[in-house]
Formats: sequence, C-alpha cells, structure tokens
Amino acid sequence: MSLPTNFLWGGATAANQTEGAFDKASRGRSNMDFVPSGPLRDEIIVNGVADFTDQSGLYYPSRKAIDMYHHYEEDIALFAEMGFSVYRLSISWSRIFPNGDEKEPNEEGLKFYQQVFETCQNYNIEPLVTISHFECPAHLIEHYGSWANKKMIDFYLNYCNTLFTRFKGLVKYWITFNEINMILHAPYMATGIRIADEENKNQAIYQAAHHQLIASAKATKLAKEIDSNNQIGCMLAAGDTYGYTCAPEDVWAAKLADRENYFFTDVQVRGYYPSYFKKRLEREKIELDFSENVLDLLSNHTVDFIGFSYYSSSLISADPAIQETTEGNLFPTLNNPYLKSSEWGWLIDPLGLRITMNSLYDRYQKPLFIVENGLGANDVVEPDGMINDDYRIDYLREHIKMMIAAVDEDGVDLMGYTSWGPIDLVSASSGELSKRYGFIYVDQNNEGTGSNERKKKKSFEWYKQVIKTNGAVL
Ligand code: BGP
Repeated sequence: MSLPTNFLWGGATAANQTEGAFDKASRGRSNMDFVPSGPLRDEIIVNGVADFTDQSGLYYPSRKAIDMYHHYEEDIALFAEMGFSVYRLSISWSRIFPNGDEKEPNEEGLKFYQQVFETCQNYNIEPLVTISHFECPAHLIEHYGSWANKKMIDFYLNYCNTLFTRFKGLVKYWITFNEINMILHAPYMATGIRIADEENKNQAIYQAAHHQLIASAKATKLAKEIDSNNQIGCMLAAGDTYGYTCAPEDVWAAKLADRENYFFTDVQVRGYYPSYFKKRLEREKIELDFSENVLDLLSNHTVDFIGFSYYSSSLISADPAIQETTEGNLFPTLNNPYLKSSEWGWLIDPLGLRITMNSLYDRYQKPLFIVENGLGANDVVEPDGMINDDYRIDYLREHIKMMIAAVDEDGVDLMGYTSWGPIDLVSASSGELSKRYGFIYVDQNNEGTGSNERKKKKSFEWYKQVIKTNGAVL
C-alpha cells in the first residue's frame, strides 16, 4: 500500500468554529455570531431567522469558540508536532471587511491572518484556505439579503482580490466555498440567505447558488491572474446515496438524490449547467441569468481540484412506508441496518468513502482532496488526565485504509487528507463543544466556561505515526 510521497496530510478547521474573539480587532458581526446553541439552533440555521439584536440569556458558541484567535501559535505548533504538511482553515470575512461592502479592508484583520500564515510557513505547513466557510457579514444579510442579491458577487470578489493580493506567496491552495451544496439543507448557516416562503424555496436556493457559482468562477479567474501558482478547489459535502433495496425505483431515487449534490460540482468542474438540471429549471419555472458572459465565465474558469467532506453515505427508499431515519444530522437519512452510527447518529461507513471517491473520480477525472472526515464523540478525561479515544483511532484507521485502497488499487488521483477538527471545536450543526473531533482536547464546554487549556489525546501520537509513515502504519 502506498501513497504519493508529496501527499498532503493535515487537519481542517473553520474560523467561526475556532477563533472566538468575535468583537476583537474591529471585526464586524457575522451570520454565525447570532446562532445560539440549544433548541432554537436548528430552526435558525435552516430557516434563517437569526435576530441581529443581542439576546441576553442565550449562549452563542461561535463568539467564544476555543479562542484560537489567541492560541493559534500554540495550536499550529501542535499540528507541526503531528507532522502536518497542510492545514485547512478559513478566513472570517468580517475580520477583513467588517460590513462586507467597504472598499478598503481592515488592516488588523489582514495582519492576524498574515501572522497565522507566517507561523504555518515557519513549520513548512501549506495553508489550504477556505474563503467562505459558513460565513457572511451580518451587514450584507441585513442590507442586501446576502447571496439572494447579485451584488454579493462584487463584494465577494473584492474580498478575494484583497486575499489573493495580500497573501500571494504565502497561500497557494484556495477553496471558494465550503460545502456549497449545504445551501440545500441549512441555507442560513451556509450562505446567510433567509427562506421567506416554502413555495418559492427552490427559486431562492438556486438563485443564491447561481450567484455563488458565478462568484466562484470569477474568483478562480482572478486567483490565476494574480498568481499563476494558485490552485483553486470547489468543496462538496459528499457521500454516495444507496438505494434501500434493489428495486429499480430505489436505485433511481438514489441516483436522483446524488444528482442534487453533483449539480454543484458539475458546474464548477465541467463548466456548464448539466442537461438534467436545465430540464428541472424548466419544470420548476426557476429563472436564472444564462447570458453569454455568464456561460463563458463558467466554462472558462473551472476549478483545479475537487475538495470534499465525507462523514457517511446516505440511504433512500422510494417507498414512503420506510421511514426510520437517523438522528442528529441536518439531513437525516434512512437507517442502514448494515452500519453502526456515532453517538450523534451519523452512520459510519468507511467503504462508503472508497465508493464516493470512485464516483467522483469516474465522473470528473480531476484531482480530489479529502478536506474533512472525522468522528464527533463525547471524550472523557480520565483521572490520570489521559483521553483514550480509541474509537476515534478506529474510525480514522478504517477510513484511511479505504482512502489508500482508492488510490492504490483504483487509481484515484488524491492530493491530500485533512481530518476534520484536529483540535476540538464548536460543532456546526449542534453548536456543542461536547461533540469533539480533535487529536487535541480543549478544556471548553457547551456553556463556554472552560479554561481553553489544550491537551493531547491518545489519537495524537497515533496520527503522528500515520503521517510519519505516509499511511503505512495505521
Ligand atoms: C461539515 C462542515 C464543518 C463541520 C463538519 C462536522 O458540514 O463543513 O464545518 O462542522 O461538517 O459537522 P458537525 O460540526 O455538525 O459535527
């Protein structure tokens, strides 16, 4: 079993789930600053009813997170100790443009990321930067309706221009939007849009997605103009859908479900709206701008690589009587009797990763990058201070085995692997700190009253060895 010698190993985080310091250094307010933990959360991230007036009594986990803003040197040093050659992180748009529509950026924000990237550089860690990871300045939501509005393309481009120019030479791997297809499941969290009425939901979603796809193509163009070394990726929440039975109706239902996701990558990788989707637009009377310059843009500025997250496969049935679904996921799927699930009800399917990698590579024949994969679990600190997360090691081992098989036996071209949350962070779906993913434990909790002290878990040494042996010792 072998991986290429230049294979990139590391971990992935997002600004709103780690940084905290939401009001430091002239940072503006952002969509996730107003999403509390607890029962209100689901409603807000899905239907977009965040209240931008401060509600005392509620706890907003993104505001404090794990205070990586003040701990990044220590954290990156720990990543380096594990041997990371890549660190995927996102930039908080509202640190750079506090309102989002200014012409000039906030120097304090730029300086912060400059220091972060220089720290990475000192350890020979390649940053992989997500330009927008579930992040939108609150001002753009309040005053423009976020991505529902075409003007967002220019605001986003101005932000990209600032990043590409300022970080030229420090960053070469970029992802335009995190899990662009998550707009289907959590429109507010993913993009800041609010779905006003169910009837026009798809028009609203695909209009906003269309703006993001145009913005992504424009950003790709700009990135290359500023530095031809730049490598741009799209990013998809992936995971193949299986039919519940071999009934052709179930197989067909699974194919249709996968298309919902592939639509986004079809545009970003192939450069045009696929025929099946154009038919759907006609059927649903969804109107989008397909002027010649938009079509040219999409076709001339496709991405260099396909970033994707993989947590599990999905299961679908055409029979409405089959209804038993998993829990704790933003997009519940049918329970698969062949699979176990995590404490949060997410199905665990390592072979599904190999299947998904093959589906993506068969379809696109472009380099893939696994930019998220991991297990969210309740970790226990033993009286001796140890955190024995063998379940996490098992999860990752089985997934990495399948990843290597896809490369080694199936010939998939894979650039790298960044596990999700190498350090504990705020869960996007639940807002909980107790849903931990890290190799590094953070003394922080669901109420935000912890000390933020960092501690290595058992998986820390395990992952270090995996990286050192390029996946040979698992
Ligand atoms: C993806 C997001 C991440 C991350 C991850 C795990 O959808 O890109 O931001 O949070 O899922 O999900 P959760 O945090 O809900 O466990």
